[in-house]
Amino acid sequence: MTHSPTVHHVSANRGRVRGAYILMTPENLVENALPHLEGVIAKPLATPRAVPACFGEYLLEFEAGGRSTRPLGTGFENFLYVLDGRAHVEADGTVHTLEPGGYAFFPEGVEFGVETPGASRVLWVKRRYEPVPGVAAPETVVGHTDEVTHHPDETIGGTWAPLLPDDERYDMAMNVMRFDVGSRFAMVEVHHQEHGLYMLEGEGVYYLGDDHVEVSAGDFVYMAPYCPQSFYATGSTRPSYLLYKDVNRDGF
Ligand code: UGY
Ligand code: MN
Repeated sequence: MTHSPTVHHVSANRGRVRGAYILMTPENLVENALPHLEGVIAKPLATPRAVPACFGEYLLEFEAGGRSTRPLGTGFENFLYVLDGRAHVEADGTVHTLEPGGYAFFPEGVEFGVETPGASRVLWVKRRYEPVPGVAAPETVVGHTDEVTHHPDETIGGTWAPLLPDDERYDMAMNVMRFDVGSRFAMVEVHHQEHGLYMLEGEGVYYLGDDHVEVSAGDFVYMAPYCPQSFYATGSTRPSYLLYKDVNRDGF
């Protein structure tokens, strides 16, 4: 009979991947321009140039009156989230006015326009939709972070709030995660999905791959598939972040 001795690992986590994340602080971000955006400084956070990212995420800094000059988002599904200021977002002939915490998702095939009466900062996430035979296409979603359910989750020591419907039509999730001061993940996650994480509030320490890095409001973290990850909430105020995750697909 094979003898299986009890194993006592010295390390709390043994999962490993090297080079699996990128941390960009506000001081790292370089100003860019993007076509058909007038009066807007674009700061790319993630693009497919960060191998193996399959999505794009951009911080758009609008000056007063900044706007798109033709419909955007062709060939992609798109998500907009207002960080501050106010944005008028138009799609399919309807104008949605988004305040901070407000967001809009447009499925592939729905182009959008955006303009801001005053200075405003908007996050833009885009990716190619992955259709599956027999699964219906997703629909436009417009909402506000304060109007969605924030579910308690003891594995993260806080709450998570899905901004998009949690069903298989959607191949991307955008979740707002909030943490009690002093809380921590109950586990180190290792999963096949990738993340784009934008720190909205507060500060903490992120365990990424083999490192512990300090993060605070305004930071962006790209986590590649299988990047070991865990969060510790530090500081004196509640940290929160907006998290992109690819979901409901098998990874092929
Ligand atoms: O849903 C998630 O994968 C989430 N718990 N990950 C994270 O916050 N790093
Ligand atoms: Mn995760």
